[in-house]
Amino acid sequence: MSTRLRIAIQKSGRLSEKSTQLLADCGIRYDINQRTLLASAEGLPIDILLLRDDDIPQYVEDQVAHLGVVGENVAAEMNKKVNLVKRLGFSKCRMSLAIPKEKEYTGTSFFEGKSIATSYPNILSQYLQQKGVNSDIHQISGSVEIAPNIGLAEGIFDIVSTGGTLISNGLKEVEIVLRSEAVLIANQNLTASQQAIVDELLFRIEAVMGSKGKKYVLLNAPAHQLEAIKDLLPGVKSPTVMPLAQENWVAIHAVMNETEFWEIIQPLKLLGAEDILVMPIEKIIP
Ligand code: PRT
Ligand code: ZN
Repeated sequence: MSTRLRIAIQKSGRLSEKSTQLLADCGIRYDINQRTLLASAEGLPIDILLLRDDDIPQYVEDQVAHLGVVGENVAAEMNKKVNLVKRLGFSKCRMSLAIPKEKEYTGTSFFEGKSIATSYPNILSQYLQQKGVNSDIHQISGSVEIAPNIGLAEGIFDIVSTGGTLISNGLKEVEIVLRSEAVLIANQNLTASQQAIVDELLFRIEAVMGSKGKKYVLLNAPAHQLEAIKDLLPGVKSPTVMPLAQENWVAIHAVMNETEFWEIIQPLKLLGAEDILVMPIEKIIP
């Protein structure tokens, strides 16, 4: 039987949509069976398994799944024997210590002898140990941010994204302990044929990620301005230049970052560029 790889992604939550989208962008198509939460994909010999994110590292260690997409924070907390294969650039957040906003913060020694509520006791105890601070860790499974208000703890250690949740609970962020994003993790004992499928998937993921924020720009310009326009195009390898039917005019095609594009659009127009088209790019294979 030919080798198939099983990849575990979050069933529903903050990671699921982007994980599904990434697989789709990599040409992996599937219909999930809602009863078994397992799907056989087309496009690559891969099966998809839908799980709670907390279960993914263990399943990957046990080779129930060969690959998994999970938050770095969850991978760190579970501390299973898996390899971190690739940071995926989405679901970014940080794990921070926070205290009531009216309290004066004096550095990590603030937490000496105090109680801290969290759903991530392992990451927290490792950090406190590293800082030489002894605190009382209260492990709770949700709504950590209300703990100080109800007298359960004097500080919290939790995920922060915009910071809005902390503010609306009268808390302030005082230490960033870990920065996190979605990561691809892999079992540590893959066979050569399994690894070959991982390599093909990674190749596709890199092509998809490489195109993020990049645009394909086409414009027409007077030929005598070509050198000045080339000087304006930032970080572009070598733009494609083609003559137009209209004499002494050229078409210029180039790949650039969208942010850079906005900075050069007016200078381009001043040099006589016309009919500027900006198009999305799906994949870039270097
Ligand atoms: O059901 P399952 O167990 O699979 O999901 P879950 O409820 O455990 O996780 P889920 O879907 O909420 O989050 C999955 C992962 O998304 C996390 O492990 C992080 O890696 C990542 N992530 C990114 C976040 C956030 N941003 C985030 N803002 N996870 C949680 N939050 C919460 C946080 O707990 C806090 O309550 O949002 C609040 C803070 O947000 P701000 O914007 O107010 O600061
Ligand atoms: Zn979870």
